Amino acid sequence: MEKKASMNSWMVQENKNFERKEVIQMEKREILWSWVHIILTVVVVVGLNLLLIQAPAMAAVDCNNPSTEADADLDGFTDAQECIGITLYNGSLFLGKDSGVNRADRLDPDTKDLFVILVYASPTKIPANPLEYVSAPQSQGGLGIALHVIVPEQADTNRLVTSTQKAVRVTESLDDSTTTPLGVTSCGTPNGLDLATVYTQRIINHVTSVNPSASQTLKDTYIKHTIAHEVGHMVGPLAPTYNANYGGYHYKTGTNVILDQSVKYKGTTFYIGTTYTSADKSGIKLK
Ligand SMILES: [Ca+2]
Ligand SMILES: [Ca+2]
Ligand SMILES: [Zn+2]
Repeated sequence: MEKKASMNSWMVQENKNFERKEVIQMEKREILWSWVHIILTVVVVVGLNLLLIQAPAMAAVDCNNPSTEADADLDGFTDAQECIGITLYNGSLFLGKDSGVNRADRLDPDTKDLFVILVYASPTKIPANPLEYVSAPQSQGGLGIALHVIVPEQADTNRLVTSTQKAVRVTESLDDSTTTPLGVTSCGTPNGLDLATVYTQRIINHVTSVNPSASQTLKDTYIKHTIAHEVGHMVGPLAPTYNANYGGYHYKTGTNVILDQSVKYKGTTFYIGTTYTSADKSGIKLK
């Protein structure tokens, strides 16, 4: 009995050792599989990135035979419209890729275009190059959309520039009978109910109240930030994620991007975001 007990004890011990070895082998297998998984993941991610990087070149529209239905860059203008050009509401022609003029002055079937109606107040407080932060290349923090500023008469009263695609409109207001808001719009795509207003005089008053010796450049930056903020709400909407804690389609104040809920200031220093996030760049929706 005693021996048997001892034998049993040995067998148990041996089984335990076996189990332990088995565990070690499982761990080895798991480590091996983890490595295989990591390597496969890297291969897939690199492959996808290469595909994405090459996608625009591969998808380039042939303007010798453009489709009157397809909209390769999803900006609301067909490939044919973007190759040939479109006639705006007042009869003026807006050129297409066929014209060969500078990209800024024409449509292009391979990259996004957006018409913007800027309604200036008199006297306007909007600085030069008001849409700079929106049209900047994505590598520089912009949305990389080719923006075409038109006058109200070049669209119909519903902002249509073709039978299906609308311009966005940003109206300047000098109203400073109250201090807020500094800008408003409804959120959506250009084809939604999106009439943005930017209260330039309120912005200037706000900046001056925080810092009486604020530079003109700072005021201009704040105005351009606000225009870019409201336009962002109309091309997605951006920010793409609704967050009630931050007043809707916004990032937390102090993130220092264009779509922060508000511009942060501390003492007399302003922190004005002039870039969009990568989530914004991939959330662009024009129709
Ligand atoms: Ca298009
Ligand atoms: Ca386009
Ligand atoms: Zn907002």
